[in-house]
Amino acid sequence: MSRIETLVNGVLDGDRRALARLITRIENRAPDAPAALAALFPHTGRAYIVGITGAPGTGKSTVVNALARTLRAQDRTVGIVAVDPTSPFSGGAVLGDRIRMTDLAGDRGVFIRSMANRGSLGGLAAATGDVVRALDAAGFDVVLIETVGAGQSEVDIARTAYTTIVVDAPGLGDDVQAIKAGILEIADILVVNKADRPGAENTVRALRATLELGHRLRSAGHHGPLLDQDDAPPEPALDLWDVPILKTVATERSGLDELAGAIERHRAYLSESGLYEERARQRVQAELATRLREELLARLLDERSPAAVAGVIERILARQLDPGSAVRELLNGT
Ligand SMILES: Nc1nc2c(ncn2[C@@H]2O[C@H](COP(=O)(O)OP(=O)(O)OP(=O)(O)O)[C@@H](O)[C@H]2O)c(=O)[nH]1
Ligand SMILES: [Mg+2]
Repeated sequence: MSRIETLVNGVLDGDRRALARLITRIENRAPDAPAALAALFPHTGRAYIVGITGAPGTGKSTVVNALARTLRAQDRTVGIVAVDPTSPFSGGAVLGDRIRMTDLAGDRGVFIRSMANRGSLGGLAAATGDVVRALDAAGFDVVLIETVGAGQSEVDIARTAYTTIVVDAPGLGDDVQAIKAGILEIADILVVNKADRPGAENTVRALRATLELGHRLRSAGHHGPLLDQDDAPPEPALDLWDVPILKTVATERSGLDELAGAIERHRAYLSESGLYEERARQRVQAELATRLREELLARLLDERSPAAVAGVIERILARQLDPGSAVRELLNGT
């Protein structure tokens, strides 16, 4: 058996060390990672994927931790991917009250992995998608993805989930308001965490007002197809899901049963409405578009010398060449 077959079989057999090794190979873009992912792919599609995003410090990691424990109590296995450099899961910040995040450590039904937010953002999204698939193939019932909803790519990662939870909290600074505005629209479930703090009720009211203001017949295109496709369903199902606003105190694990219940209801809603399949198709379209863009760009830059690219940039700056013509020139290799 080849090394890669051993690794793949290990992952499928639930060997945690093999899974950790594979994920490292995915992150490092090791040459044998694509073959392993291809072999695992037929074993994916069973995990339910939940994204948790929100402004920095709202308690996402604490919510993820508490939600994982709630799901474990329901006898479901949980894979966690934290796309977050400051995450306590990254191991760098296991200090003070963050120490409690590690209390899932001894449980074999939980696997936690953090992804460093470095390198190309598109690359991070692709790598995160692959890591989620590895966890799926390894048999985890639920995969939770935590991202800080601060940048577009992180928001994009969160929305690759079937159910996206946006976490808010009372008493955040003004700078955080802008971050919030951008991510509210991707929420399937809104959580006001730190409900033990003053102002929680105001946060709930403000969120409700925002939801009502933007009360939209959210078309199923909410996850945004990136590749136009002629044979796409002509009539997208209307998204009539009523976004619930739930209060939690994640540090005390309060409100978590309700959150787990809301995820279940959203899951049922997606499959009954037909949106589940529609979104699955949109996710594939979006992922293909992203990967194609990356791959084509990588190939092109592989073929052109850095000097040629630098030369083109100089000529654009000197107004000798317009950017559109520059692209055609680079593509044609002239
Ligand atoms: N009072 C209170 N504090 C909480 C609650 N949940 C989390 N915290 C605290 O809020 C702080 C931030 O929690 P995290 O879970 O690290 O927040 P986060 O959103 O993951 O943070 P980043 O990943 O850095 O964006 C920690 O000190 C938590 O203990 C809560 O329900 N109530
Ligand atoms: Mg965090």
